[in-house]
Amino acid sequence: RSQQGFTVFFTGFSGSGKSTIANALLTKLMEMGGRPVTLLDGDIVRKNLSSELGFSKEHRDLNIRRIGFVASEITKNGGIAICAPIAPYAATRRAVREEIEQYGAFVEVHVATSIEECERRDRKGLYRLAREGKIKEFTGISDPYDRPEDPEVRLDTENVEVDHCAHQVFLKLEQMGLV
Ligand code: GGZ
Repeated sequence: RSQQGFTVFFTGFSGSGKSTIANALLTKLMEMGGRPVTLLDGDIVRKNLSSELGFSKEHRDLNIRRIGFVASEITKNGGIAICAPIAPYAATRRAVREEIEQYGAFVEVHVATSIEECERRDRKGLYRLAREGKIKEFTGISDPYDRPEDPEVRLDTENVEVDHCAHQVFLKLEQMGLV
């Protein structure tokens, strides 16, 4: 069995289901044992590692580069990093990929829930606030999101259950010889 470290990098809109699927994958990988698994979830990183940052392009890029650095250290040491930020900019995702691929595999997972569906669900009420102009620079409403062109996995959460989405990522990891 392969003992190479790797990073699973989820990207998608707020409310797309990144955290839920990332947590399901985390559970699956932890049950396997063997390598340590670390989840770097968007809101947890924002609270603990990037608390001074806002949502300008510069701050988002800095946030993603920090996540990328931590993930690259974990990957270098043979661990598994699961990241789940929005990561709206393709160039920044690419830079993180290149940093991590020096040490192990980088598996980009696009959680492809449409902006219409995220806004319809509006689990945290943030889309309504964004529409009202009470949150500025909101991804998909008043701020850009570069759709990943060639991710390792693209997930359709509108037609597929969470556990099955996590399973699809797991199958890709098997296919790539990582688990
Ligand atoms: C996007 C925002 C914004 C703006 C606050 N735009 O659903 P959430 O609440 O928990 O996930 C979103 C989170 C996004 O932080 P990330 O670190 O993942 O973003 S990035 O990768 O772009 O750095 C949302 C909340 O923060 N939030 N304001 N303006 N999301």
